[in-house]
Amino acid sequence: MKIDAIFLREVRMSLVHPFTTSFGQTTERRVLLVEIRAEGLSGWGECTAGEHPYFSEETTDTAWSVLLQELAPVLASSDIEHGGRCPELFRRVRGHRMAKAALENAVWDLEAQMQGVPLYDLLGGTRKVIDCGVSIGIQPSLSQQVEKVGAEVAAGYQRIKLKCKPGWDLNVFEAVRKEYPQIVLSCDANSAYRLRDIDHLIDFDRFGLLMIEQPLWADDFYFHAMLQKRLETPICLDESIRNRRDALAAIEMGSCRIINIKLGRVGGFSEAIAIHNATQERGVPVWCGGMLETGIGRAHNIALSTLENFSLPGDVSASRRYWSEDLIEPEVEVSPQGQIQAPSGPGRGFEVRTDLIERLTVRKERIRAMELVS
Ligand code: OSB
Ligand code: MG
Repeated sequence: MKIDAIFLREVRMSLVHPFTTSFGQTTERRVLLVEIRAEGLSGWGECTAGEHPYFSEETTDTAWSVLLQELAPVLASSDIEHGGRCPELFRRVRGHRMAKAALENAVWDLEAQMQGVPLYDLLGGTRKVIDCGVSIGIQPSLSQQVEKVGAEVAAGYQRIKLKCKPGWDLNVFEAVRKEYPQIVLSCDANSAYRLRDIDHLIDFDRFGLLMIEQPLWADDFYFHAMLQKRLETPICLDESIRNRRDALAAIEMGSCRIINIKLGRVGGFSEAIAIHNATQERGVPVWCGGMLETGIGRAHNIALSTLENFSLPGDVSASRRYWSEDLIEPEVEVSPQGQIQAPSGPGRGFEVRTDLIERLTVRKERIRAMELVS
């Protein structure tokens, strides 16, 4: 494909409700979007880096700088035909996987549009409808937490995930289980515990959780394996899994029994598919995580979730849970059965609201091709 231009934009958007995890609260997002124009079409990508380096090392600002100075110029000067070629193109840049994913995913979107097929088809997806769960942030009070769970259960979501941390765990599970003994429930600690908390974590087994997500260090496999040996509840790794090799190491060591795949965290569709295939071969289920995405990232998450081994409900939920106005049309809607229909149009399958994006943009850059120094 002949790339005419690559645009970077930063948009500012307020969340409908603040989102609180063990590492902090988010009220306003600074989202980095990429647009690749080629042959009269536009491919879009969203960088899932946060405003602060709390979930991962990357931030909106580090991704902006690496995209502007390194990745986008390399892509603009390339003769790329497939999204699957991006990893080798970007290999010289170490890390910065969320920045890489934003561009790679936009290339896949473009490629699918050029072929006139839905993105999920190009990825090899087999499901037309995906199962949805929700991630509920830490609430100001127990009663508000239970109320929030009730509202999401009533909306039809198939799995409720509670953010937890020391001091906000057993008491919450107790209160929620009292009202909702039967729902599919999980929790996510975002690395808030240490191995000395092992007896406390073993107590989580009382609540019949589907999984405990990332209880220990973000860069750890060994201590998670020690913990998993003592737990009945499956551990799911999120932060620890950066690529296929990490997934293989975690499975081999017994660090987890479930894996959360996030497009940004693993560097884009190519690596996400590689992890999907490796876990499928080994009988380890996966699900698609979320990073408070706008509709653009959300559309990509929907497409990814159509792959066969995404057999557990993901954190892919309706636009209205996050935004008063989303960046795509139609917005992402979830059925009363807690499902999202994968769109059948070419590429991402949702229109991008460029006028709205223009209004929300606080900075913008156009990248041109460069002379490659080898
Ligand atoms: O750990 O899954 C996580 C949001 C921001 C950073 C990390 C995580 C999350 C979520 C929210 O759990 C998922 C979503 O609804 O987008
Ligand atoms: Mg998580």
